[in-house]
Amino acid sequence: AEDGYRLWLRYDKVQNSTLYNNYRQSVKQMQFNGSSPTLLAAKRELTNALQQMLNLQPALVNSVTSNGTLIVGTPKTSANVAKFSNDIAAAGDEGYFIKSANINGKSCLMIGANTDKGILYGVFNFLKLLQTGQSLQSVAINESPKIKMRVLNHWDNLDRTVERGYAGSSIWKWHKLPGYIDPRYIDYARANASIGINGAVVNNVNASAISLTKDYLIKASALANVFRTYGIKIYLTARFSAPIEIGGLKTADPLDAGVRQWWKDKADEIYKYIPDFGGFIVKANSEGQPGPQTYNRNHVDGANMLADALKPHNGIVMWRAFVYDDKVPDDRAKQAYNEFKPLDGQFSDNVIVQVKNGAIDFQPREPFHPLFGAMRKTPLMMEFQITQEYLGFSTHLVYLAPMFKETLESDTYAKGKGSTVAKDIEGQLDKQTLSGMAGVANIGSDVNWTGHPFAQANWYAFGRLAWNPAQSSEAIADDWLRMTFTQDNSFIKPVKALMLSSRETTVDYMTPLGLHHIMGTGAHYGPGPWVGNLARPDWNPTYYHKADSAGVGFDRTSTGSNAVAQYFPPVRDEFEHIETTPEKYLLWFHHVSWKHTMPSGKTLWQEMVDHYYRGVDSVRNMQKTWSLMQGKIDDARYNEVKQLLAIQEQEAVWWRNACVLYFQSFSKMPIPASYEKPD
Ligand code: GCW
Repeated sequence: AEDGYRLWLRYDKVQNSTLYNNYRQSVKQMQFNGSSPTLLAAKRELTNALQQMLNLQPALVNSVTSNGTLIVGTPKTSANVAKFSNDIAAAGDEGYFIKSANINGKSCLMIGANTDKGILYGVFNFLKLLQTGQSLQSVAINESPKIKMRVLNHWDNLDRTVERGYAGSSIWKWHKLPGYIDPRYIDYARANASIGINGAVVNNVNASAISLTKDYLIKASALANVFRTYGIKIYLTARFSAPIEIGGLKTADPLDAGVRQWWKDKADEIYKYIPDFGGFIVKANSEGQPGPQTYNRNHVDGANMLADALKPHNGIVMWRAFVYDDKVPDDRAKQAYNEFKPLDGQFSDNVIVQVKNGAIDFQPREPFHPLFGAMRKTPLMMEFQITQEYLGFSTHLVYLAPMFKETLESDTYAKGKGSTVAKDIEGQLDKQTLSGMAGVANIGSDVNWTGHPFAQANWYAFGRLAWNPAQSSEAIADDWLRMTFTQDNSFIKPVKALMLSSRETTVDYMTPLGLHHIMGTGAHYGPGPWVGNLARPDWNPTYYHKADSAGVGFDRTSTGSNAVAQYFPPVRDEFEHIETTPEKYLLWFHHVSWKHTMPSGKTLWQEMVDHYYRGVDSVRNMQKTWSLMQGKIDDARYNEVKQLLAIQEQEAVWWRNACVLYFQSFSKMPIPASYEKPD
């Protein structure tokens, strides 16, 4: 199990002897000046890794005297780097370049950046070249992030429980802070820096106001001190009612002068402890959380009040758009758009609105949220969920990059063809100055951090996509597998294929054809399409699938809730009609007859049954593939994944049987006799 702790930063000895020798020739000496904590951390990472991978301790030199000198620096720390002015300019605040170059007639390698943080990122990516077996001959890499705020959201409570966390308790040991710095904090920061994550909200969006009290700010500042070295800013959830709960005020009305002053003072206090504090995230008027609407104010009133308090310190407010209310008698999928769209243009310039990828809630598949592309005067931040709340917790192997990419590549048509969600959150659609991507973390204190060894890939992929949404799921999986397991292609190839199809497999056995929110209520684990015993209709699975004797699915077209009208016309028109709706979203937008003929020629019923059966078959194929991997990696992780896949197989069968038999009670149509019997 210990094998999982090192994540993708294993730095195992390079096995290929040609590469091993070439690499050693390329880094015989090192010119690496500078003494900031960040540069020292980068240097430490580099020297440790070279020692482990190449059994090498390059001599530190001040001038380039031989071939094979690795030069690392910023224009401030290295005259050699300063000469590469174009590369430096292209690097911006966080980017870097890695190049082979001729310096003083010697062939050298350069890692250059404008900033210390750029160097840190450059070093991690230089090491990635070695970890993934790339050639260092004529390397020429220029990288800079497409998105500015690349943030993990920890739904961690102060008592160390983690909401929707499946990898053990919270890694933040609040009771031992600020005195005890768990080495895990440093490894956490290293892992994040290695993939470009530059922010962390350390407490749950369902927040306790206690996290804003002096004692906890001092604890948080100890974490911030660890993070800072690795280029990570700390953020906190601001509970909207904190002025009442910890401030002793009678109200939290955002237009009340006393309340406004309280937040200003609180912000000033926070920055005394944490000078580079990132800012607040807020979940307001959602699922019972307090917010401005409690006082008949709106999201702008609330967000701008906090923005004013943070503004003198350059802090940011991330205001969540995940709102819905069972008192609003409309389709839940419409509520965020209805509440936020009219407010477009009114938010302060240090507010960014954080929108989940889809309009319901992190389902195995959702069409993109209609707010993307629609808020043209407001920067929007993507919220993905890395923890697998609706995708089998840390028990099922589901590689999420294809799911993230599906949203990022969706075309909103906000400014005509090519107005993708990725462009919107990169701030490219309307030249926004703020941009961001948040991922709800899947990290806990399990030895391997994420519970399932393959769930590490989702943390990794989130960081890579936040840096650059254009990277392919395949390339990311390839890098991750090589760094995490082995360079052996007889492992990489089949396991990569298994990863890439795993999300579709999960959709097949959980929610095919646009079905959604049919999981067990409350825990959100396992199937539960039947009527739940719930107070709120908008939590009830039957609200979402609407199965009856005629058919199944949620009519969100103009004859139904008309949620389709929230999309731009080409998208709206596509979703309005059964014929043009992509099959994968069919039942999201339409109530469809069980007997409807699908493009395949099968009835909807038959198609649905096939998806559920295919999902189970695919898990069995994953098991077969995995069993061939024995001996190619360490036994511990091999056996762990094998056992987890066996659970996944049982649970895929559970999902299939429950859903097929439940829906059959409406369709009254047969399951082909040749199929394995559901029981
Ligand atoms: O996905 C749902 C979860 C809640 C969560 C909420 C949110 C933090 O079931 O546990 O609360 O979303 O995103 O606010």
